[in-house]
Amino acid sequence: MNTPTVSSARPSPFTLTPGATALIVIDMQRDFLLPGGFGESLGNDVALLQQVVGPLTDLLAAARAAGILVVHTREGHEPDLSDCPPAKLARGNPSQRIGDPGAFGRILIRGEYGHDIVDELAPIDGEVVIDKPGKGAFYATSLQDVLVAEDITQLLVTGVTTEVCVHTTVREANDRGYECLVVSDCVGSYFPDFQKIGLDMISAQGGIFGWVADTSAVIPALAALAEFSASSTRQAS
Ligand code: C5J
Repeated sequence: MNTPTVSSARPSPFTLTPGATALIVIDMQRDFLLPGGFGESLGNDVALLQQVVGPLTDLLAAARAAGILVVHTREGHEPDLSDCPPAKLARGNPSQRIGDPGAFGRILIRGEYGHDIVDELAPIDGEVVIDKPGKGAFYATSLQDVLVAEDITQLLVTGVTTEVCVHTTVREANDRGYECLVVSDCVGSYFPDFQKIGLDMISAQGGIFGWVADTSAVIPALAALAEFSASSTRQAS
């Protein structure tokens, strides 16, 4: 049987632990990804984020086949903005702020079309959706409780944007003791320089925040994990 090891991960091979690995999909929301949406209105090239959707669709399928926990996050706020710090609200372009009307509803407001996840990556039954008011997925959310309840110690981290919500989440997770593998072609930035540096910063200094590998290495390890789970189930029955 193949071992569920991502041999080419940097800075060192990363072995998926059966029953302890989750996939986290960060903020793959229409407001950030769709042409005409909030992200594009800020002058960003959304094609750079959209190129993540294909590889992430494949990774999500592999994670579902392996039966691992899948967690999706959405950055956003209550309609009355009570959970949006004034300093966050005041930031950015004054004509396009959180809560203002946008092409896909009020920008980054829960329940609006733009706040939800793009169709290709829509959560399915049994997957966890975490609404977060901050950049990190642990701040002011139930994520830690969910992961502890499921005995998760390793996170495959994907989503957008690499240097903002992905990085913040990986740093929060690393401080909480999780081993994070960032899947390089499943994270995206509006800024190519930040994408490269953001990934380098994860694996530098012996993996100061975690590991980095792409889907060509991670998907076979998930397939091996699926095989392992299937054979454990056969032996138990
Ligand atoms: C940003 C995010 N970039 N999901 N949010 O504001 O990274």
